[in-house]
Amino acid sequence: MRSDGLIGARVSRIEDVRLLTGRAQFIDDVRLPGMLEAAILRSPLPHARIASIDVSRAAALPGVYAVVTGVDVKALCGPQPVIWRTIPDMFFPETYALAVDKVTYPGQGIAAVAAKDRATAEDALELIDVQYEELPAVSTLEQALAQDAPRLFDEWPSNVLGRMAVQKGDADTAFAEADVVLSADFRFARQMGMPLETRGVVATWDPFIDRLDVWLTTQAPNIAQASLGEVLGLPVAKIRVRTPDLGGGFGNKFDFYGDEVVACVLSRQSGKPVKLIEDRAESFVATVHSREQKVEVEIAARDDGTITGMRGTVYGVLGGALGTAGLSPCWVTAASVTGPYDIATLDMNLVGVATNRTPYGSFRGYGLPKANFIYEHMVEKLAKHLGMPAHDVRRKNFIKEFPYQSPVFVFDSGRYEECLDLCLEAVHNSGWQQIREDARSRGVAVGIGYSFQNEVTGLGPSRIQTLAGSAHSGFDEEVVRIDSSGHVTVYTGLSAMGQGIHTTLAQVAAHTLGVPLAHVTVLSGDTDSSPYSGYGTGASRGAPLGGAAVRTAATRLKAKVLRIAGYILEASPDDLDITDGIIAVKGVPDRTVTMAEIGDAAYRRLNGKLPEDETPTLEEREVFDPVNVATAFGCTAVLAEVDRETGVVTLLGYLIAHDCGTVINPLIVDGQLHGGAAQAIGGALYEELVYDGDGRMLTRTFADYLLPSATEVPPMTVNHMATPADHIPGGFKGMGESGVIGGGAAIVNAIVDALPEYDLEITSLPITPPRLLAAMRKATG
Ligand code: MCN
Repeated sequence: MRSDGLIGARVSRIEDVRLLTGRAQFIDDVRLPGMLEAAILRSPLPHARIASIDVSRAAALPGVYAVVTGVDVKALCGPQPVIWRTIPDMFFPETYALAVDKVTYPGQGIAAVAAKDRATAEDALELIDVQYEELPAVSTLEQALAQDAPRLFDEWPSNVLGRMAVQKGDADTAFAEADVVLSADFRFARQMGMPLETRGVVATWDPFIDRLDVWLTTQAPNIAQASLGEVLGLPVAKIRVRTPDLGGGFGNKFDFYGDEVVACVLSRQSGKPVKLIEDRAESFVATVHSREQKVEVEIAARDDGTITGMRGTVYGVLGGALGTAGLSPCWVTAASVTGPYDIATLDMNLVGVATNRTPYGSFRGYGLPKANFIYEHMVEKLAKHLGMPAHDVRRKNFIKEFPYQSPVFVFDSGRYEECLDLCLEAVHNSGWQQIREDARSRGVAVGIGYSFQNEVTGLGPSRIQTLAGSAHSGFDEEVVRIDSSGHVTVYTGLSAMGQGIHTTLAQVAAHTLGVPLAHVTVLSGDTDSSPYSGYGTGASRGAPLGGAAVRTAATRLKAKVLRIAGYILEASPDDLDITDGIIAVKGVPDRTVTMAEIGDAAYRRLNGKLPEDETPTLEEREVFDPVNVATAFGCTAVLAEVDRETGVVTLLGYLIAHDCGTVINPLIVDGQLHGGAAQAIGGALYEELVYDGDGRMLTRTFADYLLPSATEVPPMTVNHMATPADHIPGGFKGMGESGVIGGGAAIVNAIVDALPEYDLEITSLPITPPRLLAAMRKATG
């Protein structure tokens, strides 16, 4: 593969050799001399006062080195940070890494032990005597909002943590003048990203130099470093955060948890390195949950299918403490509820409600899958009401002129009709209509469903981050260096968690500089040596921010390489080309100098080879803070079969037409879309975190929380278009979350299409077989 064709090439991932040959180093592989292992005692109760904790028997167990409680933590540490303060005057309950005097969700940490090994630490947990005074639990949204609801936080008048409105234009007038007003109520179950590797931390507090060395499963090393500094009262320079290979993140590892603070405190108390790894059962209650919302929506429309207004309320069913994401995923739902449609007015209320459940946090797609489900449901509903084809309603309402000011964001570019056409063409070419007709003639229920999405990626401009209440900026910094042997190293602060960012950053660097891919190494995962990644890995920002910054840095570096080469070859830099690491005079292919010779000239034998006005070394650093987000878009089509007897849905086909601007690596982008779609399938059909009537979590194994596997995920086809983002060097838009956004609506629309005789309206996810059968029974009275 020639170096100048690397952007856009289907290059195999350079990460995979290590991953597939068992050479990756995950958090549990980190073993330090003298290291202890820790375990956390977690509350079995959803809501209780802690009357007393006696840790003396645990502390006396042989092999135990340190025991801490919430009281100890509070004496040493500040409260846990909330990074997203979306509603400035929202109530922010003060919580610590371990509960101090009250627990507000099952799974909340109460005490922790560091011992010679995990088994001893777990034995010690059983010796801790906690006296609880159980309080009535508020487990559901309805319980939390009831007039006489018990309050989670005594100092607050209700369980409502905050309210805000997202508005555009005059919605009241739009509704007053509408020909049609339609409404729907949506319920989205609790779900969570489910990386195969759970969270973990290995902390070493060096008492002699008062320095903290932390290995952490984090997507956002700089945020973790700053948060540890804030909580532990240390300057960031005293904290090193290293990220091992991550066995998936999916947003869960973006959040900053109390566990990392606990490991640091235990290390400080014991004077030894401490490892704390969450086990799977803990993960179900101690890692952030997401998605759970109730949304009431109305649309106003004209008889010709033009949607003129949207209004309603998003209730974020939050947990018993605020995660670092606060309420922001629900804010994203409210802010994005008009999607790709040019709807002139919006009046959405956002209400954050506390319940005795696990804190709410990040999960791939953030609030966008819910927003997509809502607007695509309402489009289909309006089409049905007016007797119009749903795609006509889509086309009528699509945003057609860009840049477009949505209620919150400016959408930079889009070609929505073309993308819809691309999807429809793919469906046609796949013969789905015929398959559906054939199935129907045999009495088999098969349907085709669609969903069109747009999505803000590349968070973010720091200006927008600040406006939206984030305590962390949105820029990204990348460093590109050519060493004395002519090899290239890209230093990035972004976390590699499976999305292939090492490969794609290497592609951008190699393409821009004109060197072979094999001559580029990407290093990440150490705050002592990595550049500042700002917001870290999240919000599909690796390509639009990191990729763009690498491109700009590499472009400047290339200019320096050409100046040095011109000096050596006695030619003008404008007359030179670099291909595959060889710099040649255009039209004179034998007058060349290699990148290795340039490296030598810049670092070692400077004399006579480096122009006098050039500084030695070859390194460029770029800080990129874009002026705007980058808006990707796509259309998903699903072919599904429904078993009328059992309610089981089988997906027969899955097509995605997608545009994320300039694609760096189509192989990776396709894989990202496939993986995201698998999560959309889980979210639509299977996944639900269930609490019983007393607020206890019931789903704590993969036998209860069903994830789709290879047998549930159908073959997928992706078709690309490319509308580059003008304001992003390279034109890259993000897409790491795209696959998860549109799947839910497309699957449900396919189910509805498969069962026309029932005229179903499905507004709750997941639509499990019992729920689908109940909906079918209800429809037939
Ligand atoms: N890419 C590309 N061309 C583009 C856009 C993206 O080649 N125009 C490539 C990127 O360079 C990167 C991948 O596609 O290798 C995703 O890019 P991007 O959209 O920039 O997203 P990030 O790199 O910021 O990755 C984060 C995103 C998020 S927010 C979650 S959550 C997520 C995800 O991507 N979690 C993942 N993908 C995941 N994939 C795996 N395997 N595991 C996770 O935990």
